[in-house]
Order: sequence, then C-alpha cells, then structure tokens
Amino acid sequence: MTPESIAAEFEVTGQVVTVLNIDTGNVNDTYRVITRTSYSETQFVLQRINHNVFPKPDLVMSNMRAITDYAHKRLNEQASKSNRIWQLPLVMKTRDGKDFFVDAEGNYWRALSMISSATSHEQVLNVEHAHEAGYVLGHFQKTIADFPVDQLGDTLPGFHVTPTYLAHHDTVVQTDYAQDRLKGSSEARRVEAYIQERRDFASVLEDARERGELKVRPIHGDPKITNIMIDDITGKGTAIIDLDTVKPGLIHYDIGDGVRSACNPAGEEVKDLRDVVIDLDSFEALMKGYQKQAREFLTDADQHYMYDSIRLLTFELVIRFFSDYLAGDVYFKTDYESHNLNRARVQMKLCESIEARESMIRRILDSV
Ligand code: GN1
Ligand code: MG
Repeated sequence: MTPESIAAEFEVTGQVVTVLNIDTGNVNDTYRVITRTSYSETQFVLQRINHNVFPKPDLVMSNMRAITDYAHKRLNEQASKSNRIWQLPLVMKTRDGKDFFVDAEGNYWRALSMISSATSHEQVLNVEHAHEAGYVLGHFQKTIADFPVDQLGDTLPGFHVTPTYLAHHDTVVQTDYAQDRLKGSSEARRVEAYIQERRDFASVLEDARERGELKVRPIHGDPKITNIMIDDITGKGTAIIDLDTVKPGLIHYDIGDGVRSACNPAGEEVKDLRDVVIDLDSFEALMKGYQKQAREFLTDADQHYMYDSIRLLTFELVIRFFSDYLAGDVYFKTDYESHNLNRARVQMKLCESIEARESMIRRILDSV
C-alpha cells in the first residue's frame, strides 16, 4: 500500500492530495498529508510506528489515546486562566473507529492532528527558546502528573534505565563485529574507555528509585528540542509533540534529556565537535522556565537529583548510540557509516562539558 492509500484509511474530510516525507526523528517514519475539499484544506501527520523499537505498537497507541484524552480535557478546563493557548496532538480515528491502521505487511500506522503555525528546531536558537523548552516540559509534566500511572503500559521496558543499556553494551561489545569496529577506530576506543570509567555512576537514579527516594510517574520520555513547538505568532512554546514514549518513569529522565538536548547549541547531529558544550545561559533559562511550572509538584529529593540526571541522561545516550554503532546500527536510523559513532562522540563531549562545569551547574540549580 502507498502512504496515499494509507492516509485515506483515516477519518478525514476531503481527498488526499499528497503525502510528503518529513525526514525527522531517529525511529519512526513520518509524513505530512494534505487533503482538500472544494473549499478547504487540512493537513495532518501520518506515522509508521517502528515495531522493531516498539514491540507492542497497540500498547503505544492505547497510552497515547489515554494520555491525550486526559490532557485535552485538562487543557480545556484551564484554558480561560491560561497565559497562552496550549495544544497537544489529537489521535485521529480510522474510518472504522480505531486508533491505528495495520497494513498488509503488518505495519502499524497512526494519524495525528498537526500543530500548525508553529515550528520546532533542530537546536536551540537563543535563551528565550531554551526558557520555552523548559516551560513547555514543566507544563506537560504538570498536566499529566495526576494521571494514574498504573493505567499506562510499559511500551519500552528498560527505556532510560541506564544500567540496562550498560548491560546490553557489555554483551554487544564482546561480538566479533564490535571488536572489529573497535580495532578500526581510535575514536571508538576512546568512547569505550569513557564508558568504562563511569560504570559505577550508571545506577544513580535507579538506586534512588529502589530506595524509595524517587517515585515513578507519567513522563514524556523524549522531550528533545525538536519535539518542542514554538508558536510562529507569539514566539512562545505551544506544545510538546512525539508522545510515543509517554509511559511510567522518573521525571528526571525528562529533565536530563531536555537539558542535554536544549543546552547544546551545536545540536546532536553536528560533525565538528568544537561547539559542543553545555551553554550555561541556555541552561539557566531552561531551568527557570521548567521550575515555574514544576516547582509545585517537585519534592526535595526530586530537586536533589537534578545535576545527576543531567549528567546521567547525557552519559546514557553515549552508551545507546555507541552500542548501536557496535551492533551494526540496528536501532537508530543512520545516514552514513559512522553516524552512530559520531552521535556518541557528540554526547561524550557534552558529558565532559557537564562534568567540567558541575559546580556552576549546581549553583544555577540552587538559584533558580
Ligand atoms: C530517539 O524518535 P526520536 O528521534 O524522537 C529515541 C530517544 C533519543 C533520541 C536521540 C524511542 O528519539 O530516546 O533520545 O532518538 N527514541 C526512542 O535523538 O528510542
Ligand atoms: Mg521519539
């Protein structure tokens, strides 16, 4: 089936005019669909869920349905008191009333409303943008904070559980393929050594969770800067998109991931590592924005683990990208031979920068 005929399976007004591939995201395939009637046009997002990454796509969709229904209700209740019009994608139904369409090859497809007149960016533009990234993330976490976490399925067991990624890495690194890749590149050996030196740090958040200091709650799971929509008219954050990974987790996964993405002005795809650094002005702005929303639901223990979460999620992504390089690029989509190695090196440089600036980061965390 073509993406055009799949688009027509969803409950839309008008006829499908075209389906444009949007080259975004490292996991799913994403398209922009345009439909027209004789007097109007509609656009929506069509996605093929990567069932190699998400073994239970129907569970992803039931989480997404539950959380968006809940969040839309809350956003509407609060609309008159709010300083902006918050948005969130809506899961569109198929013509036979389902939340997804399964094609003849067993691929799962979903359609989502498009957040129009808003733009997301590959990397942070300025401190205002960083502030909005924090504000949007805090607002989203606050909106879903009271959703009963036991009603969310675990769509990706082990997601953001760093010791699990480390254990996977340890298995992969022993294969002949991985050993060849290590022999072939001194950069790869440097990343490997970097990971080994920090092994003990990998369990910092999971240990705190096991001790009962940190609680599992509904989280976004993937709040990178490309998932933050900025309103073209007001310049303010208006939505967080990419709700695949909304599931039970620690809010620290979101904080760490949001910071490592939004406070690296070079972005995660850069090839020249010179500009990869944690930008402290962006960091301060992001945390100010985040705390304005989140302060009211964060505990003292939550605040205590902020620095660790920023360092850990960056370190975790070093492990994830690097293990995928050693495994032959089976998880993240790649565009060139050493893409995952390069991504790992970017996160390693960023992690080094976070470690070197620890005292300044902690000072900012105490002051916002
Ligand atoms: C993946 O799909 P995308 O590009 O938003 C990954 C995230 C990583 C991110 C790094 C389900 O996100 O965890 O942080 O790449 N998503 C999944 O760019 O693994
Ligand atoms: Mg994602």
